[in-house]
Amino acid sequence: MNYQTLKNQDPEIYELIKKEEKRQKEGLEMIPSESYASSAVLEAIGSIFNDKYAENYPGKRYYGGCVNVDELERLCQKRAKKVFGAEDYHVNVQPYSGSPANLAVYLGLLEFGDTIMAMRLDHGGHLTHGSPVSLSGRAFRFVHYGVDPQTEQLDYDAIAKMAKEHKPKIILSGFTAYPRLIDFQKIHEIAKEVDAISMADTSHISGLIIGGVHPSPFPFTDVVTTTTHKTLRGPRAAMIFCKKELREQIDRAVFPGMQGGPHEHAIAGIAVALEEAMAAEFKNWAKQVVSNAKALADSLIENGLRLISGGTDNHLMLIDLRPFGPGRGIFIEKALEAAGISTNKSPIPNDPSPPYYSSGIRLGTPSLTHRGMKESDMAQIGKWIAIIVKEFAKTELPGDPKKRAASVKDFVGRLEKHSLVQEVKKEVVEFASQFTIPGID
Ligand code: DSN
Repeated sequence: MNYQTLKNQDPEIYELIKKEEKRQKEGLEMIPSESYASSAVLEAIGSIFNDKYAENYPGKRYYGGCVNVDELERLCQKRAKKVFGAEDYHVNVQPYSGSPANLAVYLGLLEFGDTIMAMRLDHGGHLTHGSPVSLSGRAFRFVHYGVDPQTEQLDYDAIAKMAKEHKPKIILSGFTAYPRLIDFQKIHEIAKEVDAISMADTSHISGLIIGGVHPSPFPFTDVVTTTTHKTLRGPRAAMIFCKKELREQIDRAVFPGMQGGPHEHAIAGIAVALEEAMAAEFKNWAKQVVSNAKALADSLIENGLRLISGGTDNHLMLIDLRPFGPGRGIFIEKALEAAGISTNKSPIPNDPSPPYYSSGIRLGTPSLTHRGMKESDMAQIGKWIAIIVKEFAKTELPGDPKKRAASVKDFVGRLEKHSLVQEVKKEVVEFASQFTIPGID
């Protein structure tokens, strides 16, 4: 993209875009929910479909002039079903993003106050999986399962026991911070035993499912949601797949229940990303994402760090900072950022600290893999991360919550002159600058 019109018309925004391109090009984007959309996806979401209103669904819109958006939306649905092998499902491609998609499922299939079983937030669940600060947790009754305290992995017997005890209407699986594979078939069987709807939020792993490196929730799970901008490498949006008998409830919940006019430009971008995901290149990328994650996990462990569950089977991993002391995630996130490495602090199972001052670091390999990095690169990146973690993980968080923000600000202020950080940053910039970024270069 050359942004020539924008450069002339609005240089302030143009400069911010250029600064962000430089930051990403010279750094290592390791937030596992991020990836790069291709130039074709970016062109589709920047198209004239941005300007069209099309409330409701193909063939029954509340606006005229929908002949092309109708064709677009139907094509997107066709591609979505094909790429996931979900021909027997209905798919709604209108959700603006993952949170409204999950909320639309609850709204469509349940009454307020009904019970849903889902993973705890601090064990890897999402805000919309029943956090009390989310509408999900306020409108519905959630009961939460967690990981086994020893293995730090799902315990399906415990989930089955809980399901029998609570008789939820929905059993939800699929997580934002879980480094292992999910047995969707088992979750579905547990749901059927208690007459519950099985639901999988595959936002993080939908690209891995297409790539055949993660088990698929199709063709048995009743409802499957996914964002389209994570390992699917598309625009910021989402989709809901459901068994055909649930179609009307799901469609009515998305529109008019939750949303107004669909973002047809985003739907155009999803359609492009889905076509790209059918190519062999995409499947090879997904395999490499997982191989790179394993190589990175090995490197972090060899360099003395503890990972939750001892490693990873997917695209992400969680560094456990508790051996250094509680609440250190924010310092490590900031120090890594100062060294050119973007990650995020994350709650981990049995974290003694609150989410903003959590004791984990979540990181992953989708973006780096898309830039062409391989296992040997992960070994080096693991070393840089371990250097920074070991240098700063002993930084203590003040016990007094009122003093915490100032302590973090002071810490960040010192990073610019910290020689070790600057040394690592120099090496990171030199290394990262050799790799192109899809959609930019
Ligand atoms: N915020 C996303 C993530 O980072 O995992 C989930 O929606």
